[in-house]
Amino acid sequence: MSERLSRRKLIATGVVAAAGASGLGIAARLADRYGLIPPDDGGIYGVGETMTYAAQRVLVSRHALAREYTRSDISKIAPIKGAAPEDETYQRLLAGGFRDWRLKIDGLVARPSFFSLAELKRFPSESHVFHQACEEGWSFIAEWIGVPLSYVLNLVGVRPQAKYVVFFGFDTNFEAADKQTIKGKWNSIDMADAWHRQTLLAYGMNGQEFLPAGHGAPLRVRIPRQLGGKSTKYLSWITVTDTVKDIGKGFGAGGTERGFSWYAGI
Ligand SMILES: Nc1nc2c(c(=O)[nH]1)N[C@H]1C(S)=C(S)[C@@H](COP(=O)(O)O)O[C@H]1N2
Ligand SMILES: [Mo]
Repeated sequence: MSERLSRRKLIATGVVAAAGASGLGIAARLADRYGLIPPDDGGIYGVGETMTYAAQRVLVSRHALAREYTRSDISKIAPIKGAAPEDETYQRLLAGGFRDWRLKIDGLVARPSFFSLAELKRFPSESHVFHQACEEGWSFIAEWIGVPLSYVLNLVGVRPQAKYVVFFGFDTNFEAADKQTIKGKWNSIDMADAWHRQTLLAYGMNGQEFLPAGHGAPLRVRIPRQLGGKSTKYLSWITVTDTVKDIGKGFGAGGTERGFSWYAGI
C-alpha cells in the first residue's frame, strides 16, 4: 500500500469513526479540513451528502475506472431526456450544422479560449462504450466519441486554485448578467472527475460523428463515474472556478436546487 493511500485510508477511518462515535458534526469538520465538503452541504441533504462524498473521495482512488462495454452491448434504443432547447440561438446554430458555434472556456485558466466544433474534432479523439443511468430509474449503453476533457483543460492551462469545472448548456440562461440568477440544467464536477481519463467532451455517438440534437448536440460532457444527470448536454460555456457559491443558489448544480444530490457517484 502506498504511503498516500494509507494516509487517505487513515483520514477515511477518522471520518467514519467520528461519525459513529461522536456524532456527525465532528465528521463534517474533519471532512471540511480535507476539502471533502460538497457544494450542497447543508442544503436539502446536509450532513448525509458530506458523508457520501467524503467517503467516496477518500476510499475510492481518483483514477478508478468506470466499466466499459463492447459495441455489441450498445442498447437498441437510446432514450432522450427532455427535448433539444427551443432557444432561438440554439435552433439557428443547429440549422447551420453548428458551424458558428464556439465553446467558451474561461475562469481559473491561463488561456481563456473559444473552440469551434472542427477544432475540437482535430484533437485526439477517443470512443468509449458506457452505461448511462438516470437518477429517475432508466438506463442505456451507448458509445460516445469525443476528446478527453483533460486534454482541453491542459490546453487552456488550469490554475492550481481550481476546485470545480462548471458546465452551462443552451437550456441555461448562461448569459445572465448576474451569476446568481443563472437557472436551468447547469452542473459542476470536482477536479478528480474533471481530470479523470474517461471524462469526455463528446461530439459523436454510436458510430456517428455528430450527436443527435436531443442527446446534446453539438457537444456534451460524459462523466461515466456519475449518474446521467451530471453529463450536461448542449454545451456553450465551461468555466473553471474555486467556488460555486456565487452561481445560482450556490449548490453546484441547477438540479441540486430542485432536490437532486450534487455528488452522484456510481
Ligand atoms: N443541458 C442538459 N443536460 C442534461 C439534461 C438536460 O435536461 N439538459 N438532462 C440530464 C439528465 S437528468 C440525464 S439522465 C442525461 C440524459 O442524457 P440523454 O438525453 O442523452 O439520454 O442528460 C443530462 N444532461
Ligand atoms: Mo437523469
